[in-house]
Amino acid sequence: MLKLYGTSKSRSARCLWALEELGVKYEHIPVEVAQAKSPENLKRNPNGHIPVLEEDGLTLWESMAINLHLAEKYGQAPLWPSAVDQRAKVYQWSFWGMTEVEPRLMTVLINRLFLPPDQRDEKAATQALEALKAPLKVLDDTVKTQPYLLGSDFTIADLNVSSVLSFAMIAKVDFAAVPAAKGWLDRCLGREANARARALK
Ligand SMILES: N[C@@H](CCC(=O)N[C@@H](CS)C(=O)NCC(=O)O)C(=O)O
Repeated sequence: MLKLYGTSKSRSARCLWALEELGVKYEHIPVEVAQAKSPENLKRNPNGHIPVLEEDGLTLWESMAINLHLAEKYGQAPLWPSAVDQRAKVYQWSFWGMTEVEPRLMTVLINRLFLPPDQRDEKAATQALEALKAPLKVLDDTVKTQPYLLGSDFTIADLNVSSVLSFAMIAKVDFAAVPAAKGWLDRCLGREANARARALK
């Protein structure tokens, strides 16, 4: 049986969401963020991070790799598009979320929430928020004319990117200039499968 290690109060939430969307049977082991560097978890992931997926002798880390693998193995169109060129777009948006958006959001969160107040760097947070404006405009322009990233259907690309952007709520990113992006984000995060994943430990 599939096993997903990692609490839903972490990036593991995006893999739990994918599992819930796909409707596959899995066991959830809610390893806490503070336990990510335990000897047991380091055996699963030498980086000392969660999430980790175990499946019939395969051990996989990196949340996006896990989601792309799960969607490819267990998904059907439209969640996992059947056309190769559409899948190229899934990769494009997923890597975009990880490289153009997530590091900047993390910089905001680290310097506004996670670090003790005397170690926070407000300038770094402000610069990261400024740098987020360009990718958010790209997103906004895309979903102004279509409901989802690839067109009319929700795909694993929407799940991957919106799960990254779910941190934007905690980081208090201002979406006033990008209302279509905000509408898309609410549409994606409002899915029942996401609610089920978030309700897990
Ligand atoms: N790029 C990795 C990042 C994983 C990651 O940093 N996970 C955090 C939790 S959200 C973690 O395990 N932190 C604990 C630690 O680094 O000690 C992914 O997307 O899976």
